[in-house]
Amino acid sequence: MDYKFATKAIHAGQQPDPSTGAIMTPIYQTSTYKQSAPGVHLGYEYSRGSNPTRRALEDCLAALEGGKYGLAFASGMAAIDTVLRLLKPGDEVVAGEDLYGGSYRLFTKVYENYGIRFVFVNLADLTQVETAITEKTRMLWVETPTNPTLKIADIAALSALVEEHNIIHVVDNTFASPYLQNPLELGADIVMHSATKYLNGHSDVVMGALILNTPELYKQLRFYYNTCGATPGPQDAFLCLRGLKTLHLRMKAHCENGTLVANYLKTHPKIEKVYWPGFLDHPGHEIAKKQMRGFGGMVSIVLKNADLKETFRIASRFKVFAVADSLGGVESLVNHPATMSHGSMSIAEREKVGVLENMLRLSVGIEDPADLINDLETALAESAV
Ligand code: P1T
Repeated sequence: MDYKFATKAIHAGQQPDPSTGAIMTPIYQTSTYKQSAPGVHLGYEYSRGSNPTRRALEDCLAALEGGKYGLAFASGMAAIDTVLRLLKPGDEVVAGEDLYGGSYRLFTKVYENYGIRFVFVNLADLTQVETAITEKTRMLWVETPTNPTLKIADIAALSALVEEHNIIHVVDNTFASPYLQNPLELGADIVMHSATKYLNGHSDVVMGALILNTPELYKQLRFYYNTCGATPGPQDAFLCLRGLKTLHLRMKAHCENGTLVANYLKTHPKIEKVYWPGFLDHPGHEIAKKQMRGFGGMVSIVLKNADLKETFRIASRFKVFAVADSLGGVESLVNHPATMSHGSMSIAEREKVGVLENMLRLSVGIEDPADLINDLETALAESAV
């Protein structure tokens, strides 16, 4: 039966434990499984390759993204690394120029050493994407909304563009979560998540995920997943499965608080620019409205007339927002992309995409919005308090 999102978030991939009736999927804390004879077993052999708690999570994630197959990884980076293993020396990847600094680092500092070429383009400009495609292009790497400048790429238009070229279209859906956006339905081949963020939602797990529909691609990715072995343990899988049960409620609250915070900041005299796709004048607003069901809780700001010292001073004055890496948890976080999430990019590379030293990225949590606005007001006030 095709259940609605909230029902899938709570039930997909899970049934009461057949041996006890336990409602919650048990944490199958086991590395291996008894076989009645070599090769004769109940579907599980060794936990690197599969584990029942992880399987429940993978099935739930697949259901939420509208995909057939889900794979969980020990981190978002492990999930990206596994996707890149599909490539061979000489292959090329066209990637958005504005993306998580860790993804950029993996592409340029690891995979370029193996003879894979990455061409970074502005994904909002379809002509640039088309021009970058050569007969060697095997993959299109899309992040939308982007980290941290919240640019929007048109997933359906990009799918149509790469379809005729036999290119694997991957979308990092971390910022939107499946509650707001389902790239597979828009023609993408693989959806990638840092499950550390909204999917888990409670800042207590580092995990990644891939979701897809194609049996052949799944077979290949599952081979690397088991062979290379960056799979998560059952405790983390359990926590993520539990976090998913409130994804719809949390995302609704993140979107509401994000709207209030973005609008408050837009007219603040200390703010030069606010990046948030919900604004009518955001260049990707119409596409966001078409492909997303809300604008999310990520808001980036550029401070007016602030140097690095002033930017750090403001960041350190928050009391509810915590200065920290990561995003997507119930608690509000503030990040300085230039030195934190995007610290591995050179100044020229990050400034090209607008990651300036006076930029702060807010992961708006689900605390009372009045407290969040007060916190922003205090931190941005002229005099120290
Ligand atoms: O941290 P990890 O679970 O390995 O996920 C990596 C990752 C991939 N894609 C996006 C869009 C991300 O934002 C991240 C992780 N980002 C942060 C830790 C950060 O502070 O931006």
